[in-house]
Amino acid sequence: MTKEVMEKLAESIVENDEDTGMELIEQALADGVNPVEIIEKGLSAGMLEVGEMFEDGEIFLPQVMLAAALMAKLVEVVQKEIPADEKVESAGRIVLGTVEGDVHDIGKNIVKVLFQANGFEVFDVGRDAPLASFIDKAKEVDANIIASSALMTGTMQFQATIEELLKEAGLRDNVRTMIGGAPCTDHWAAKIGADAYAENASEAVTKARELMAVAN
Ligand code: B12
Repeated sequence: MTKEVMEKLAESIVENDEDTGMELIEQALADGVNPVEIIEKGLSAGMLEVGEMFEDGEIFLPQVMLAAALMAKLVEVVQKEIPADEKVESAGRIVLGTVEGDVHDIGKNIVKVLFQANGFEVFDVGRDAPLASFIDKAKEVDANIIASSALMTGTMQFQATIEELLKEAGLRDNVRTMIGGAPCTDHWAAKIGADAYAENASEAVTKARELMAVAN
């Protein structure tokens, strides 16, 4: 039943059907489906399909832009339903952003929502973020983790630059690094010397907790 609703929700992103999307979200929430599941199994799955259709030349950029706009709108609706972590103490301070040259921020924003819902303080440097802004913000807030998103093979290299800039600033021993975004892998993280890679937002939270445990 839930699976069917999630599939239809993914389809509403593909079809750019806002009304159906809203209805399905309301239905899923009323049925007690976890909001994180709605984002990951419903909305993100739809966006993934949009990506595949774009890659196969079945749709073009304007349609991707429409789907992305709807996705952002629906994520905003669902994120309000994610229960906030009641703990007063911060789980850690994370500087998060999408690297310079890269405007893709849907995934980054989902990761942000889950970090915050799990008690992390997030300092968002935005998308197409100058690499120095990651380092400057980390210094300013005494960050525990810098988490960078890259969605294009051409911008992944900037995650490596962040490692270099951290070293130059003498901060590499104080700050852990985490990377993510569709083209990234564990292998890439190891290659550039990042401390962790996460495939999706839930895993990002698990990895961030692990990094905090090692740091303490
Ligand atoms: C939506 C989209 C857009 C939207 C972006 C809107 C927005 N505000 O983000 C628009 C239309 C603007 C766009 C523009 C472009 N795009 Co585009 N886009 C996509 C698309 C279809 C989906 C991306 C997405 O939102 N996925 C859904 C989210 C939920 O998934 P996600 O981002 O992967 O995030 C999850 C995980 O990766 C992870 N994660 C993400 N970030 C982080 C960070 C950390 C720290 C961690 C731990 C985890 C993590 O958690 C997230 C949640 O689970 C992808 C296709 C694809 N397969 O990825 C192409 C794609 C990324 N785009 C691509 C390209 C080329 C472009 C353009 C150059 C346009 C063009 N000529 O085609 C421009 C780029 C301009 C620029 N300078 O950045 C290419 C990149 C090719 C490459 N290998 O380099 C792709 C792969 C499509 C393709 N096959 O050609 N795009």
